Amino acid sequence: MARTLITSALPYINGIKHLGNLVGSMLPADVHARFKRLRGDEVLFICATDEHGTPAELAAQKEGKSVADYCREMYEVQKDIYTRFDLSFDWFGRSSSQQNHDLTQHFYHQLDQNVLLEEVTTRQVYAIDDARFLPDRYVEGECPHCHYENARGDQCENCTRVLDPTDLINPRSAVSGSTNVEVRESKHLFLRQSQMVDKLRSWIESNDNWSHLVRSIAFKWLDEGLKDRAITRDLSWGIPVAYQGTPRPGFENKVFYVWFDAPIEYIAATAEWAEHNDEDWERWWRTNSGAGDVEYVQFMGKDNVPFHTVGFPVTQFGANEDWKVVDMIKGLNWMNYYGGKFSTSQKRGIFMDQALDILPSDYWRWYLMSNAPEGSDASFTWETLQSAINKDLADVLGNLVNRVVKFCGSRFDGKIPTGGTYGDTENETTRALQEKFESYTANMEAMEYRKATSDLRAMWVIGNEYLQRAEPWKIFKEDAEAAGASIRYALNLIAFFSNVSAPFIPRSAQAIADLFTEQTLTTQWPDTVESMTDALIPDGIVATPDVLFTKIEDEQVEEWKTQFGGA
Ligand code: B3M
Ligand code: ZN
Repeated sequence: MARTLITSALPYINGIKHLGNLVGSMLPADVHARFKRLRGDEVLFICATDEHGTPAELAAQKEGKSVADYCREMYEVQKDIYTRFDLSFDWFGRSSSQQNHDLTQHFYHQLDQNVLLEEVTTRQVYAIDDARFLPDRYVEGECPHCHYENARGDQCENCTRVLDPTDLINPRSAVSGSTNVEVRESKHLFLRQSQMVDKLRSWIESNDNWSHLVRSIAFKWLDEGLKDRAITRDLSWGIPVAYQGTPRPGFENKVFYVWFDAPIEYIAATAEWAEHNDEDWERWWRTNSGAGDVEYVQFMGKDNVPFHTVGFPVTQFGANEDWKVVDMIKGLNWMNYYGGKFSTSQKRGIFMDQALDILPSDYWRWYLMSNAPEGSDASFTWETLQSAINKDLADVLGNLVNRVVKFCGSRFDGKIPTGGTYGDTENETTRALQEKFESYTANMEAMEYRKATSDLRAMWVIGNEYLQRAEPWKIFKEDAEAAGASIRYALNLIAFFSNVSAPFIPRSAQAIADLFTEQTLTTQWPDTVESMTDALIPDGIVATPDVLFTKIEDEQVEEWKTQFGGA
C-alpha cells in the first residue's frame, strides 16, 4: 500500500486565521489527504499550532494572560474551527508539546556534535522599561534615509530600504513606546548554513518536479548566498537551549528561534499522534525505520517556502541521521481581499469563524479551492463567491440531485427502478464522463486544484446534460421502463459524483450518499466511470433530500459587503 505523509504549514497561535491562511495551506492539504485516502493510500495528515515567538507573547500580554494559558485557550479555539471546516487532520498538535521540546533539543545536540553551530556575540536593542530584548521589527523610529517617523527596525515601509535597528534615529520600543532603549551585546547560536550550500543545491536540483514558484524561491535564497543564521533568541517563552535537562552555559535565559522549532513540530506532532494511538512515528520519519517508501508532501504559502526548502532541510541534513525529507512542496500564492492581502494584524478580510457564521463550510471549501491562488495571486470578491455557489453548487450539482431524486420519489415510489436497459445516450454520457474523470484524477494527483475543480464541475454539467437529453419525465407515459432505466442511470451518476466530489465538499457528498439509505457506497476512488453506472442495488430506497445548496441572494452580498468592508 502506498503511504503518503501530508503536512500543512502550522498556523500561528495568535488569533483566529483568515480565509487566506486557510486556502494557502490547510485546505489544499486536506483535499489532498481526502483524495489520497480515497485512492487507498495509507495517509497521515499532520498539523499543529505554531506557539512560540514574540507575536504569541505580545498577544498574551495584551489579553492579560500568561503565554501558556493564552496558547492553551487559543489552541482549543483554533482546533474547534478546523473541525468545523472538516479539516481531517489525523493529528492536530502543538509546537509547545513535550515531544517538540525533546526533538528540537535532539536536533540541536546533533548539529552541535556535527560542528554546525557557532556562538556569536551580536548587538541588539534592549528596552530597559520593558526589561527585554526587542526583535528587529519591534524597534521603531525615524528612517535615516527618508526620515519617515514610523520605520520598523527591519525595514522602512515608506522607502522600503532594509534597515538594521541600530540605524534608526530616536529608536523606541514598539511594545511600550518607551524610548528608554540601548544596544546591548548578546550571545547567540548560529547555524552554519553556509557549510551546506552544495548539499542543498544538489538536493533542490534533484527535485525537478517542484513547481516553478517553489524552485525559483529556493534557488533565489541559494543564489543570494546562504548566510549563517541565529537559531536562538533572548526570550523566556519557547524551547530552552538545553540538552537532556542541562542548559547550555551562557544560554540559560534563551530559547530557540520559533522558525527553528516549528518545522520540527511536524515530526513531534507525529510523535504526539503515535503516543495517543499506540503507533510508531519513526515509520513515517526515519528512513531506516520504514519511512523510505513514504511520499512526503508539504503545503504552504509562498512566504514559507524558504524555510522549507532551506531552513528545515539544513536542520535535517545537518543532523546527519536518516531523516525523511520532503518529496513534494505545494506552494501557493496569496489570496487578496479587495486590493490588499488578507491580514491578521490589520484585521482585513474574512476570518474563519466569521465565515462559518454566514455560510456552511462546503460553500467556502468549494469557492476557495476553485479559485485557489495557484498560478498567481487570486482575488476574493463577494460576486465570485456568489457565482461559485449559485452556479456550480446549486444550479448544477444540487439541481441534478433534486430533479432525479424527486422524480424517483413521485414516479417510482422512491425506489431505484429495476427495469429497462441503457442505450446510446447512456453510453455516450459514460464516455464523455470518463474523459473528464481521467483528467480530474490526473489533476488531483498533480495537486492542480483550479483544473481539478473545473473537471469536476464539467462532470456535473455532463450529468445535467444527460437528463436534458434523456428526458425521463417525458418518456415516462409511453415507456415507464425506459424512463426507469434512465433514472437508475442518473441515480448511479449521483452516487458516483458523491464519491469523487468528497475531497472538496465532504459534507454535501455525505448528504448525497445518505440518500441511498440501504446501500453501502464505495469509499474507493473508482477505476472507471463505467464501473459506477450500475453499482447501486436496484429496488433500494432513495430518500428525499433536504435542500442541498441554498443560493446566495443579492441582498446578502450587499449586507456582507457592508459588514466586512473593503468592497
Ligand atoms: N507559522 C505560518 C505562517 O507563516 C508559520 C508556518 C510555520 S510552518 C513550520 O503563516
Ligand atoms: Zn525610509
